[in-house]
Amino acid sequence: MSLIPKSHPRAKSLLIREKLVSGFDMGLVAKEGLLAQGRGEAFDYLLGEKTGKSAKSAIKAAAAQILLAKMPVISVNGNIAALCPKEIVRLAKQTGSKIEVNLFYSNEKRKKSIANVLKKNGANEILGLDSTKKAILSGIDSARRIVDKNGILLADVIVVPLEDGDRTLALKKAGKKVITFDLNPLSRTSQTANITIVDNVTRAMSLLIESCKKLSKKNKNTLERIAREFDNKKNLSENIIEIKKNLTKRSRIA
Ligand code: PTJ
Repeated sequence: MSLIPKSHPRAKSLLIREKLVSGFDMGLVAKEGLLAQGRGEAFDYLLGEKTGKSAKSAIKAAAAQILLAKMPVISVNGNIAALCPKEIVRLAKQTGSKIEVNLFYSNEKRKKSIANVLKKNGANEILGLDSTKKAILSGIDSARRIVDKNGILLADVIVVPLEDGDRTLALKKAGKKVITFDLNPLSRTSQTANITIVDNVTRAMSLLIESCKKLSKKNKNTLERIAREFDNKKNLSENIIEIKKNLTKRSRIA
């Protein structure tokens, strides 16, 4: 039972923290994932803990890009598995995406626990578990280089939520389009992805699913135009302006 009073002014944010801690207790999240949550919380605070205009445009572009993909894959780490297991499965079903477990702090037991949670939430097939299907993605130093030869290796569009590292650049060099969720607009992943959704994944995932549902009725030309017109660098700058405006407003109140 949660100890957080519903009336607490930051109840939503504290409940997200609780979800991650219980994901850690269930063996889904790495210890370091708790620190990653703290980094995210700091940026969410600066954003005013709400989905901004620039995040909404990134979500629309991401939906178009996923719908245009021949083989989209959602890459799952411990943090996203703890925060959004239901939404990962819903997004995969809505868009025909595959789901692959890919960890920075690689650990077979944790991989299995993550796969079990996804299965409990309705996933049929989970890639990244079968050691006979391993392939290596070049240009990555960490365990994230180990991918599934029927998943990330073949994918044309990959969703890589909640990570800061060298994988996005390596995926792009391999000719793939990368979509990320990251509250930090300055992280390496944010700066190198094709589409960065600067928002808390717990808010943005459902919005992305809704957007995919809506855009699935549009034709290919419209989707291509939405994806083509999106400029990630420009969107990240707009996001930083939103943060600055928010800070100015708050410091006036203080
Ligand atoms: O489960 P593993 O072994 O793969 O490890 C996962 C972590 C998250 C530890 C690892 O992949 C990692 O890269 O952690 P970092 O370097 O701290 O990067 C995490 C990024 O996610 C940071 O830029 C945070 O700002 C961001 N972040 C954290 N929580 C959220 C978030 N972005 C959106 N929504 C969140 N809830």
